[in-house]
Amino acid sequence: MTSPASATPPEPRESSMHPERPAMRIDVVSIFPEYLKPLELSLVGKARNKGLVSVAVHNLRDWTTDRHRTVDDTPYGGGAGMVMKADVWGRALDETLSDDAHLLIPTPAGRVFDQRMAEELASDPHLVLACGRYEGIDSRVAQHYQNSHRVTEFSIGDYVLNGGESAALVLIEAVVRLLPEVLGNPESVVDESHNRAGTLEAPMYTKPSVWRGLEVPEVLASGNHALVDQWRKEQALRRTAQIRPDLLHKLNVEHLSVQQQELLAQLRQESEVEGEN
Ligand code: JD8
Repeated sequence: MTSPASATPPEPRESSMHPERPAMRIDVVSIFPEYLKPLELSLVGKARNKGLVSVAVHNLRDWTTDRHRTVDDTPYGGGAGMVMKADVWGRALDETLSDDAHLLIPTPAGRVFDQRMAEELASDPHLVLACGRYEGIDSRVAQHYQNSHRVTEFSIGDYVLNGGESAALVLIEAVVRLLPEVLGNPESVVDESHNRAGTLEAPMYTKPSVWRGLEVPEVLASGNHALVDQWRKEQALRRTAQIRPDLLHKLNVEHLSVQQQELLAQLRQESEVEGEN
């Protein structure tokens, strides 16, 4: 697989610390490859340097055949804007997709990306992200590759962006941080929002203990870990009810404490009463 000139060479596919599981490979194709520069920074940058994941970014125009490097054309049936050409995407994806690759296409019309989807993708060996621009990619591209590969059209939320690159950045960060050894302390994913229980996380504090007249809740300085844990669990649930009542009905109650389950019943009742008013 010889990616054309401008591709950022992928890191060698080290066998990650888990010899039985080679490092995940991620390829991103875009007409703005520089938009993916943030993948060289921070958590993903470090994971690449440690060989825990290999990431390559490709310029779609490297697969054009005309001197204007054309990637778009007018929409059949008329209408505003331009559509990205299937033949150019076909050449790019034929070269980038390995046999066991999962083709991911960001689109406002896709399955909404969430933590559960991130966890599903974290066990894939190879992800290929096709970032569209203009009005989007000719719909036959997704249709064609469904015959040979897993194809998922996804959206990062109900608002309109100008292209798929920022969605690719969101998905890659959410997936790579779930890969083995990427997070220094894998325990930290347990308490964070959208954790196993599905609640939002509890409020958090650090020094100074008083700031502009605002104090840190006393229980957190008590040293009583059981009490602190119970307080955090309760706060997490109350926050979820206040900020994301839609999540209250999607929680994994088996991951809630007994106190949380009792409080959840009360909060659901209150949200139903509020819903009726
Ligand atoms: C891919 C082209 C722009 C979209 C005409 C504006 C994701 N959550 C999301 N919102 N928007 C996108 C997204 C937008 C994209 C492309 C993803 C490719 N556009 C188009 C249709 C209306 N322009 C997205 N994930």
